[in-house]
Amino acid sequence: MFRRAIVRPPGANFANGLTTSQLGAPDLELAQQQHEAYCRALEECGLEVMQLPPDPSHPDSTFVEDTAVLTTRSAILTRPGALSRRGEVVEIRDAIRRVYTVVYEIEPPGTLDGGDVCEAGSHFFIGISHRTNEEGGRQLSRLLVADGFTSSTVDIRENELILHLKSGIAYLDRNNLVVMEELAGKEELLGYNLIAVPSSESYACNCVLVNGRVLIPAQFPRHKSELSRLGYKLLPLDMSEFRKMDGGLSCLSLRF
Ligand code: CIR
Repeated sequence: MFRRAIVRPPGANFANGLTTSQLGAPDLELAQQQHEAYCRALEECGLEVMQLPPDPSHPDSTFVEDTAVLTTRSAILTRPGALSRRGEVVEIRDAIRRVYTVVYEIEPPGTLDGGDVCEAGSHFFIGISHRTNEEGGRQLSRLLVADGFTSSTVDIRENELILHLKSGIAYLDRNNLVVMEELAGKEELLGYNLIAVPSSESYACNCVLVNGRVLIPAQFPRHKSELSRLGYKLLPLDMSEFRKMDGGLSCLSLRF
Protein backbone atom coordinates (compact mmCIF):
# COMPACT_ATOMS: atom_id res chain seq x y z
CA MET A 1 0.00 0.00 0.00
CA PHE A 2 1.21 3.51 -0.78
CA ARG A 3 0.44 6.25 1.70
CA ARG A 4 1.95 9.34 0.16
CA ALA A 5 3.15 10.83 -3.10
CA ILE A 6 5.46 13.72 -3.94
CA VAL A 7 4.54 15.77 -7.01
CA ARG A 8 5.61 19.06 -8.57
CA PRO A 9 3.30 20.90 -11.00
CA PRO A 10 4.75 22.00 -14.34
CA GLY A 11 6.28 25.49 -14.19
CA ALA A 12 5.96 28.41 -16.59
CA ASN A 13 8.86 27.18 -18.74
CA PHE A 14 7.61 23.58 -19.00
CA ALA A 15 7.78 23.79 -22.79
CA ASN A 16 11.57 24.38 -22.62
CA GLY A 17 12.22 20.87 -21.33
CA LEU A 18 13.84 18.04 -23.25
CA THR A 19 11.79 16.22 -25.83
CA THR A 20 12.09 14.06 -28.91
CA SER A 21 8.37 13.49 -29.42
CA GLN A 22 7.69 15.90 -32.29
CA LEU A 23 4.13 16.24 -31.05
CA GLY A 24 4.30 20.02 -30.83
CA ALA A 25 4.61 22.40 -27.91
CA PRO A 26 2.62 21.60 -24.78
CA ASP A 27 -0.19 23.88 -23.64
CA LEU A 28 0.83 24.97 -20.14
CA GLU A 29 -2.67 25.61 -18.87
CA LEU A 30 -3.88 22.22 -20.06
CA ALA A 31 -0.78 20.56 -18.57
CA GLN A 32 -1.58 22.20 -15.24
CA GLN A 33 -5.18 20.93 -15.43
CA GLN A 34 -4.00 17.43 -16.30
CA HIS A 35 -1.55 17.57 -13.41
CA GLU A 36 -4.36 18.56 -11.04
CA ALA A 37 -6.50 15.67 -12.26
CA TYR A 38 -3.51 13.36 -11.69
CA CYS A 39 -3.20 14.59 -8.10
CA ARG A 40 -6.94 14.10 -7.52
CA ALA A 41 -6.62 10.54 -8.85
CA LEU A 42 -3.82 9.81 -6.37
CA GLU A 43 -6.02 11.18 -3.60
CA GLU A 44 -8.88 9.00 -4.78
CA CYS A 45 -6.52 6.05 -4.30
CA GLY A 46 -6.06 7.14 -0.68
CA LEU A 47 -2.72 8.93 -0.97
CA GLU A 48 -1.71 12.11 0.76
CA VAL A 49 -0.26 14.27 -2.01
CA MET A 50 2.75 16.38 -1.04
CA GLN A 51 2.94 19.13 -3.62
CA LEU A 52 6.26 20.94 -4.10
CA PRO A 53 6.25 24.38 -5.73
CA PRO A 54 7.06 24.59 -9.46
CA ASP A 55 10.82 24.89 -10.03
CA PRO A 56 11.31 27.61 -12.64
CA SER A 57 14.99 26.80 -13.19
CA HIS A 58 14.30 23.22 -14.24
CA PRO A 59 11.65 22.84 -16.97
CA ASP A 60 11.58 19.02 -16.63
CA SER A 61 11.19 19.08 -12.86
CA THR A 62 7.53 18.04 -12.97
CA PHE A 63 8.90 14.55 -13.82
CA VAL A 64 9.86 14.00 -10.18
CA GLU A 65 10.12 10.23 -10.49
CA ASP A 66 13.48 10.58 -12.23
CA THR A 67 15.12 12.19 -9.21
CA ALA A 68 14.79 9.41 -6.65
CA VAL A 69 14.14 5.72 -6.12
CA LEU A 70 11.99 5.13 -3.05
CA THR A 71 11.76 1.70 -1.47
CA THR A 72 10.28 0.43 1.77
CA ARG A 73 13.78 0.61 3.32
CA SER A 74 15.44 3.73 1.98
CA ALA A 75 15.49 6.55 -0.54
CA ILE A 76 18.16 6.77 -3.22
CA LEU A 77 18.68 10.17 -4.79
CA THR A 78 19.61 9.76 -8.42
CA ARG A 79 22.09 11.52 -10.66
CA PRO A 80 20.09 12.18 -13.84
CA GLY A 81 21.73 11.39 -17.14
CA ALA A 82 20.71 14.70 -18.73
CA LEU A 83 22.89 17.58 -17.52
CA SER A 84 19.97 20.01 -17.60
CA ARG A 85 18.21 17.82 -15.02
CA ARG A 86 20.99 17.29 -12.45
CA GLY A 87 20.00 20.30 -10.39
CA GLU A 88 16.52 18.84 -9.85
CA VAL A 89 18.01 16.48 -7.28
CA VAL A 90 19.25 19.38 -5.16
CA GLU A 91 15.72 20.74 -5.17
CA ILE A 92 14.11 17.45 -4.13
CA ARG A 93 16.69 16.41 -1.51
CA ASP A 94 15.08 18.33 1.38
CA ALA A 95 11.63 16.95 0.65
CA ILE A 96 13.01 13.40 0.64
CA ARG A 97 14.96 13.95 3.85
CA ARG A 98 11.78 15.09 5.54
CA VAL A 99 10.13 11.72 4.89
CA TYR A 100 13.03 9.23 4.81
CA THR A 101 15.68 8.75 7.49
CA VAL A 102 17.95 6.57 5.33
CA VAL A 103 18.94 8.47 2.17
CA TYR A 104 21.65 7.36 -0.27
CA GLU A 105 22.90 9.06 -3.41
CA ILE A 106 24.19 7.88 -6.77
CA GLU A 107 27.73 9.18 -7.11
CA PRO A 108 29.72 10.23 -10.21
CA PRO A 109 30.51 8.80 -12.69
CA GLY A 110 27.23 6.93 -12.21
CA THR A 111 24.10 8.31 -13.81
CA LEU A 112 20.60 7.05 -13.09
CA ASP A 113 17.08 8.24 -13.90
CA GLY A 114 14.26 6.92 -11.72
CA GLY A 115 12.26 6.22 -14.87
CA ASP A 116 14.70 3.39 -15.54
CA VAL A 117 13.87 1.61 -12.31
CA CYS A 118 10.91 -0.75 -12.21
CA GLU A 119 9.96 -2.29 -8.89
CA ALA A 120 8.41 -5.75 -9.18
CA GLY A 121 7.73 -6.88 -5.63
CA SER A 122 11.11 -7.41 -3.97
CA HIS A 123 12.88 -7.38 -7.33
CA PHE A 124 14.01 -4.28 -9.22
CA PHE A 125 14.61 -4.10 -12.95
CA ILE A 126 17.20 -1.46 -13.79
CA GLY A 127 17.21 -0.17 -17.35
CA ILE A 128 20.55 0.68 -18.89
CA SER A 129 19.60 3.49 -21.23
CA HIS A 130 20.95 6.68 -22.74
CA ARG A 131 20.26 8.26 -19.33
CA THR A 132 21.26 5.48 -16.90
CA ASN A 133 24.76 4.12 -17.31
CA GLU A 134 26.17 0.80 -16.15
CA GLU A 135 27.96 2.40 -13.21
CA GLY A 136 24.72 4.03 -12.03
CA GLY A 137 22.98 0.67 -12.37
CA ARG A 138 25.74 -1.06 -10.36
CA GLN A 139 25.57 1.51 -7.55
CA LEU A 140 21.81 1.18 -7.31
CA SER A 141 22.01 -2.59 -7.39
CA ARG A 142 24.53 -2.62 -4.50
CA LEU A 143 22.29 -0.38 -2.40
CA LEU A 144 19.20 -2.48 -3.13
CA VAL A 145 20.94 -5.77 -2.39
CA ALA A 146 22.23 -4.39 0.92
CA ASP A 147 18.60 -3.67 1.79
CA GLY A 148 17.54 -7.25 0.98
CA PHE A 149 16.16 -6.73 -2.53
CA THR A 150 17.25 -8.35 -5.77
CA SER A 151 17.89 -6.61 -9.07
CA SER A 152 18.70 -7.26 -12.69
CA THR A 153 19.46 -5.01 -15.63
CA VAL A 154 17.66 -4.63 -18.93
CA ASP A 155 19.66 -2.96 -21.68
CA ILE A 156 17.36 -0.72 -23.74
CA ARG A 157 20.03 1.36 -25.46
CA GLU A 158 19.18 -0.05 -28.85
CA ASN A 159 15.45 0.51 -28.50
CA GLU A 160 14.83 3.87 -30.12
CA LEU A 161 11.17 3.94 -29.17
CA ILE A 162 11.64 4.51 -25.46
CA LEU A 163 13.47 6.96 -23.25
CA HIS A 164 13.36 4.94 -20.04
CA LEU A 165 12.75 1.31 -19.13
CA LYS A 166 9.42 2.25 -17.58
CA SER A 167 8.32 3.79 -20.87
CA GLY A 168 8.13 0.16 -21.98
CA ILE A 169 7.31 -1.99 -18.93
CA ALA A 170 5.20 -1.70 -15.78
CA TYR A 171 4.83 -4.23 -13.00
CA LEU A 172 1.30 -4.55 -11.62
CA ASP A 173 0.93 -7.46 -9.16
CA ARG A 174 0.53 -11.26 -9.13
CA ASN A 175 3.54 -11.59 -11.44
CA ASN A 176 1.78 -9.51 -14.13
CA LEU A 177 4.14 -7.38 -16.15
CA VAL A 178 2.86 -4.95 -18.77
CA VAL A 179 5.32 -4.85 -21.63
CA MET A 180 5.57 -3.15 -25.01
CA GLU A 181 5.42 -5.65 -27.84
CA GLU A 182 9.01 -4.84 -28.84
CA LEU A 183 10.37 -5.89 -25.43
CA ALA A 184 8.21 -8.97 -24.97
CA GLY A 185 10.91 -11.34 -26.25
CA LYS A 186 13.57 -10.15 -23.78
CA GLU A 187 15.15 -12.98 -21.87
CA GLU A 188 15.36 -10.80 -18.75
CA LEU A 189 11.57 -10.73 -18.53
CA LEU A 190 11.05 -14.48 -18.67
CA GLY A 191 8.98 -15.96 -15.86
CA TYR A 192 6.46 -13.12 -15.68
CA ASN A 193 2.92 -13.13 -17.05
CA LEU A 194 3.52 -10.68 -19.86
CA ILE A 195 0.68 -8.37 -20.82
CA ALA A 196 1.86 -7.28 -24.25
CA VAL A 197 0.82 -3.85 -25.47
CA PRO A 198 0.59 -3.37 -29.25
CA SER A 199 2.97 -0.81 -30.81
CA SER A 200 0.09 1.51 -31.64
CA GLU A 201 -0.58 1.85 -27.89
CA SER A 202 2.91 1.60 -26.46
CA TYR A 203 2.63 4.95 -24.66
CA ALA A 204 0.07 3.25 -22.39
CA CYS A 205 2.66 0.71 -21.15
CA ASN A 206 3.56 3.27 -18.54
CA CYS A 207 0.72 2.68 -16.10
CA VAL A 208 0.81 2.42 -12.30
CA LEU A 209 -1.00 0.25 -9.79
CA VAL A 210 -1.87 2.39 -6.78
CA ASN A 211 -3.73 0.72 -3.92
CA GLY A 212 -5.93 -1.45 -6.10
CA ARG A 213 -6.48 0.96 -9.01
CA VAL A 214 -4.44 1.19 -12.19
CA LEU A 215 -3.74 4.74 -13.35
CA ILE A 216 -3.52 4.50 -17.11
CA PRO A 217 -3.22 7.06 -19.92
CA ALA A 218 -6.63 7.67 -21.49
CA GLN A 219 -7.35 6.94 -25.16
CA PHE A 220 -5.73 3.52 -25.47
CA PRO A 221 -8.75 1.20 -25.81
CA ARG A 222 -6.97 -2.11 -26.43
CA HIS A 223 -4.70 -1.93 -23.41
CA LYS A 224 -7.60 -0.66 -21.34
CA SER A 225 -9.88 -3.54 -22.25
CA GLU A 226 -7.09 -6.09 -21.70
CA LEU A 227 -6.47 -4.80 -18.18
CA SER A 228 -10.21 -4.70 -17.46
CA ARG A 229 -10.51 -8.26 -18.70
CA LEU A 230 -7.81 -9.24 -16.18
CA GLY A 231 -9.92 -7.71 -13.43
CA TYR A 232 -8.07 -4.44 -12.84
CA LYS A 233 -10.01 -1.33 -11.85
CA LEU A 234 -8.81 1.51 -14.04
CA LEU A 235 -8.43 5.23 -13.58
CA PRO A 236 -7.78 6.72 -17.05
CA LEU A 237 -5.99 10.06 -17.13
CA ASP A 238 -5.39 12.46 -19.97
CA MET A 239 -1.62 12.76 -20.38
CA SER A 240 -1.43 14.50 -23.78
CA GLU A 241 0.64 17.51 -22.67
CA PHE A 242 3.18 15.43 -20.74
CA ARG A 243 3.52 13.02 -23.63
CA LYS A 244 4.60 15.95 -25.79
CA MET A 245 7.59 16.28 -23.44
CA ASP A 246 8.37 12.52 -23.50
CA GLY A 247 6.86 12.12 -20.04
CA GLY A 248 5.05 8.99 -18.94
CA LEU A 249 2.32 8.74 -16.34
CA SER A 250 4.48 7.26 -13.58
CA CYS A 251 7.10 10.00 -13.79
CA LEU A 252 4.74 12.65 -12.44
CA SER A 253 4.99 11.28 -8.91
CA LEU A 254 7.16 9.56 -6.35
CA ARG A 255 4.96 7.13 -4.47
CA PHE A 256 5.84 5.58 -1.13
C1 CIR B 1 13.21 14.19 -20.15
O1 CIR B 1 13.53 14.06 -21.33
O2 CIR B 1 13.99 13.93 -19.23
C2 CIR B 1 11.83 14.70 -19.82
N1 CIR B 1 11.40 15.61 -20.81
C3 CIR B 1 10.86 13.57 -19.69
C4 CIR B 1 11.17 12.63 -18.57
C5 CIR B 1 10.15 11.59 -18.41
N2 CIR B 1 10.46 10.73 -17.35
C6 CIR B 1 9.95 9.52 -17.22
O3 CIR B 1 9.18 9.07 -18.06
N3 CIR B 1 10.34 8.82 -16.16
